[in-house]
Amino acid sequence: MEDAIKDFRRTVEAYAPRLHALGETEARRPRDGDGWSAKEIVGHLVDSAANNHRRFVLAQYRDDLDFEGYSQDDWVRAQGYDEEDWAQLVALWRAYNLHLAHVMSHAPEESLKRERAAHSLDRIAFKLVEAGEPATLEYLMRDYVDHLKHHLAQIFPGEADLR
Ligand code: NI
Repeated sequence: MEDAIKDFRRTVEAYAPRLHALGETEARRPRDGDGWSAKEIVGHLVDSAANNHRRFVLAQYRDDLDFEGYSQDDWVRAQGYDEEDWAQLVALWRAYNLHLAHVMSHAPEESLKRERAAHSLDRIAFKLVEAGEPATLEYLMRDYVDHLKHHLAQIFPGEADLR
């Protein structure tokens, strides 16, 4: 897990300046026709951070990983990310994720590795876990980072460190 957290921190520190360098106009441009703009993608990643922040904490004080999902398009639409200052949004994304790396590094090994029979990762995970299979908090955390990289790769296609 230590290596995964190091890689997560490195990814955030490497891509925050690259995101910032896109600038306002490019960050607002919708991708692939009706796809999200970079602002909306980074906004979606802030939403993912907020939703997973509480999961990462709550999971340490209960036996299950049975968490609610969230309606991602509603969250993006409601917050008007395209109207938000790009530098501020990137700074929020960077700081929130560095905090989550800190949270991950403080989770006790027992909480990370404990197998949870009851979970909703067959519905809410990025890479789904079958309902009959046990899931772990460590898996949920790694899955969070995979999801972040997936969306960064939409903005920076073909980068080897996002695969
Ligand atoms: Ni997503």
